[in-house]
Amino acid sequence: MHDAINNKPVDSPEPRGLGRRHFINSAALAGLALGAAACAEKKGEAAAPAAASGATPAAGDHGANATHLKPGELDTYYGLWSGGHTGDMRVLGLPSGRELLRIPCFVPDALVGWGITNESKAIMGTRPDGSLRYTVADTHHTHASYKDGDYDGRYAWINDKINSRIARIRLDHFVCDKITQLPNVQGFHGIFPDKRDPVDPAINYTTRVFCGSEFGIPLPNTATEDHTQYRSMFSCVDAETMEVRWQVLLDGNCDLAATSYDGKLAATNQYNTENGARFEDMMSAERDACLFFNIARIEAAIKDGSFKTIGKSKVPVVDGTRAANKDPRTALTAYVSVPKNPHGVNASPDQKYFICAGKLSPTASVIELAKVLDWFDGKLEKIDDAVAAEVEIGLGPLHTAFDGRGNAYTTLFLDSQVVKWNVEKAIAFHKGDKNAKYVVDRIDVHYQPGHLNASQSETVNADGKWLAVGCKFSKDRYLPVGPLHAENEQIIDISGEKMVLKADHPVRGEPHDFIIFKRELLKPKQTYALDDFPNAIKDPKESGVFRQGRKVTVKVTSQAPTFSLREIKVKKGDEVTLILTNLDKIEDLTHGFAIPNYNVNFIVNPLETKSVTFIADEVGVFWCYCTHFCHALHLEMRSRLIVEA
Ligand code: RUQ
Ligand code: CUA
Ligand code: CA
Repeated sequence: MHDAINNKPVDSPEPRGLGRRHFINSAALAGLALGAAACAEKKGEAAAPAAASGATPAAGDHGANATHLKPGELDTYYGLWSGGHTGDMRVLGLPSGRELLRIPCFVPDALVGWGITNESKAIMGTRPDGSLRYTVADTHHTHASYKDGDYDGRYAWINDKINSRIARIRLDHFVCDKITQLPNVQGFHGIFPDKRDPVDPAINYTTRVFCGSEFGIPLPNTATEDHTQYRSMFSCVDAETMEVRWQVLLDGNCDLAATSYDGKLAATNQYNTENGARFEDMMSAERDACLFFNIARIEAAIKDGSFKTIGKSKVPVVDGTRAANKDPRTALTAYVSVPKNPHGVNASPDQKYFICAGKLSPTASVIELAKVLDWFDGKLEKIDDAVAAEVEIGLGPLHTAFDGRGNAYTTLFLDSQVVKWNVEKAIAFHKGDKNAKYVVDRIDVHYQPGHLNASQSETVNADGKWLAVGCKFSKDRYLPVGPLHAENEQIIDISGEKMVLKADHPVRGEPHDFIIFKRELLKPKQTYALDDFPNAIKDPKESGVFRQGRKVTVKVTSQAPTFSLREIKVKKGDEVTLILTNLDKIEDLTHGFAIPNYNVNFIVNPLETKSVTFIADEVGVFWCYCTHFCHALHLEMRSRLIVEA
């Protein structure tokens, strides 16, 4: 026996409260419910052979290392994935790789009405005429807030490279609640939250998010053609207010970012220390840098007033250039030399190292954080002595993940491989022990991997169970669907000595970075509370059409299968603000609200309130209807907008 709506066995436990399934069963017409159940069973049958013929699931693949979950089984990890140029965040269950949600951030979304409702537009940003300022984005990196070196389930952040915006996601509701545009930077790429305060030991959680910018621009921005005058900056955003706290002017550029577990250091890799404007120039030098920031000193300098501001921005900018930071005892920044055009920089879970991947060099550089701090204290003569190892690992190394057992896993873009290597053995080899075999294993991936990450990788609780790899090309791995190929994400079991490829997942381009963490770390709420919204309509009796001159406020509530107003009468030319509160409090009982010809469609989840504003410029009858299947009488759930001449 299967549930009509959820297609899961009806004897599976309900998480809490009265589920939508019970609601449907008690309220729906029996005949309709049976019809839907038949559909669901058919789908189940169709899915079964596909799963059985899937990539490489071994026979009886239902143990601890299974990626194929049985119907009704829950994943053990959450994954937060960057959506790429769809401008959203993807939420996956791991190890199955099933996509659970897309959280719209920077780009409108027709399911939830992101970019349609007044509340989402206020977060996204509008022009004076009320239209959205931006409708394109390019997300790359996503990271979540920390406490005591592990995720605390409060927030996640994601970048938009095109318009240099950072979005915050509340992990209780899985919604974007704030977006900030960074001033005076372009190509905002790397992002990483700090893990504790560098000075105050009581602040053992994230309060800052660091943002690197790839593209130098004239400061302030003018039509200057001489690129030698272009500059990049490293920005710090306040995790709570989402305001930009400060920026650091620097030499070269910023790409990805990493932060230390003690809160004292942040770093960014620099592939364009040449400050070149053409790609030949950007790869002309044999070595570039990994640039370190001394957070406590930067904030002390700002307190002392040693900063300037640029253009209209009021954000304090400190000087992090090489020339201004020669004396280690006062330096705000330190430029560690690494080979040609490095890419990812990642913090090892033992808290000791940042690993900078070589990209154009077949090497990984292991930078020892204690030594970087020694240099800032005047105890290390040359900053480059902080490099504990610079070892060959393969062609095109990009990003590194960790298993918590001393091993690093780095994607090799050109080799189409992941290489597993032991960090301490690499250090021994670098020191001269030529018998130290630091490469442990290699595995082919399909094809050209970019990001990878392991379960709990960049936390003190790295558990070395699963590794996901984002492959930029899928080539022959899936049925052809025209010129645009799916990308290929692969799941690798890293619990043993050898890596084992377990599954392929097609994914719409282009997802980039992600994190994977234990499901116990999140406590999402499955309904809203009426008080979450200042404009909530708490009682259907408050519904109505309220006129103030040409401005009309329509207050409506939804309770399956009806809206509180059957007719909504307005006059042509009115500015109509429609507020809808969903008074259904049952989990999963979402309603939609669409108005034909008015470009309105959005959903309201249990006890959620949303509003839209539009000019009633077309006379006639418009059937507002529920777009989200909620009830046996879902199709009947309508009301009429009547716009009179
Ligand atoms: S970068 S493939 Cu946009 Cu994350 Cu390395
Ligand atoms: Cu309400 Cu469908
Ligand atoms: Ca370079």
